[in-house]
Amino acid sequence: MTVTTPPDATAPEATPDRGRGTDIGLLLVVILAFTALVFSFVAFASGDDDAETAAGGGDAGGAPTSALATLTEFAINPESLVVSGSGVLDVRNDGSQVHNLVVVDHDVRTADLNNGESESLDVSSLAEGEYELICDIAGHADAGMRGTLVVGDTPAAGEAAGGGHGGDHTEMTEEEADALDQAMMDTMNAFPAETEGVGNEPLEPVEIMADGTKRFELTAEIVEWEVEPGKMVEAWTYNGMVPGPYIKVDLGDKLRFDVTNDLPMGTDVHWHGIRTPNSMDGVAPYTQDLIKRGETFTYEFEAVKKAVGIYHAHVHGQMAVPNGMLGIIQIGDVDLPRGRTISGVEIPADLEISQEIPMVLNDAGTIGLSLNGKSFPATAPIVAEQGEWILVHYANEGLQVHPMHQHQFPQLVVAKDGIPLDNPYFADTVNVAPGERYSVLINPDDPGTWVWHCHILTHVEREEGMFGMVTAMVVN
Ligand SMILES: [Cu+2]
Repeated sequence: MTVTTPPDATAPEATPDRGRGTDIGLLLVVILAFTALVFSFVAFASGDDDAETAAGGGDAGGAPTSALATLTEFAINPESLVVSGSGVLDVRNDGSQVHNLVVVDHDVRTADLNNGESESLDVSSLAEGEYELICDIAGHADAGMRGTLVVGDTPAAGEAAGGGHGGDHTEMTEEEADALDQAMMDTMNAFPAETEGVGNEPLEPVEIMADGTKRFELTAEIVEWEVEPGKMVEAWTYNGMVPGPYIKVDLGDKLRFDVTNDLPMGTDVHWHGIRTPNSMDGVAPYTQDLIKRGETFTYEFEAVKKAVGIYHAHVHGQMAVPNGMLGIIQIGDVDLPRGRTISGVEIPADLEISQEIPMVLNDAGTIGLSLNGKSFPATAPIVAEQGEWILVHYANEGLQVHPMHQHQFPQLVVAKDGIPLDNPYFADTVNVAPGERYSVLINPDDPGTWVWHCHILTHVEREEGMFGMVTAMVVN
């Protein structure tokens, strides 16, 4: 087994910030130093370096003695691997997160690999046959990191080598091709599909207190969530929905959120993009104690600045947020460029918004590739009358960038992260990175069904058909 560490994975000569960042700076140094220690230990513990192999080498007609598998967010590439009984898998992490490669039900696995690291995995302990591969970092297999491994010169070997996404389909029979065509048409014709549960339900205050404070209640809890027709997942939620309730309040409101934790572990709530006192920023243990299971914590702050924010768990965020602990919190209305001319288009001075739609993007965890907690064909279409003006707030709570493409109607980007732009601009594709919000105006002026989707094509299609980050604007 050989583990190679990228040259930059050494302890940095970090200098702690002076002032209020000192604690965080020190913590980072400790974490980085510890990480470097782990790297060097792993490298030391795996001193056997005679497994260096030429990628893809193999006898003509037999299974190759080695095969290269790369790990990315969130795929094992290629999905189908073939290697001879005495062979090795060269596994390399080309992703930005930590990944590993595990042969399911067998004691054959790589270490957890950081970006740029690789390991030669000896598969000689496996008998000839077909095996399931996953990355077993929490949530990654569900997000798509699955594959198959064929060991030995089995009849399945040739078949497996040609299959998978982006595989060579020239050997496909007409029947197989027709089946793939049909699957694609069937999934598209199923849109919009009914599923249980709707996210983004407006959150009303449970009471207006004596001093005018609006008091809201949020409960963090795990529920069964139908992410696509018939596919139930364990969602981590606020008030049992994904995304969590849509919180829209007025500028100047006094707000109180009683957050009860019914999760199996601790939580907190960070108000991303909202101005709050430091003690309300929701970062345990720096600004508050962890909300332990069964406990309630109260957040109180005034809505002092207009915002299109998101709220989500901060602690265990890499798991809790993709699993569903995310929602939109908006203060006031986004200022629009009424009466201005942008790229030759006159924006009406009396423009009224007919529909204001949050669109939360996600790509990982139990929820996976989705718009507003649903995967196509369970995503909700946006139904519009010709000529109306629709305001959409994209919010990316996933782990990857998503270029959101609306067919036919250019999107007028009016605000970034809730901050109105001095120079709004039109784009047919708006790239939304994790944590970002873009507010876009759309003026559908042409009847028809116009699809609207992430343009990373593996986020919207798989061989079984269309899925994931697709919806449509239906213009009457
Ligand atoms: Cu995408």
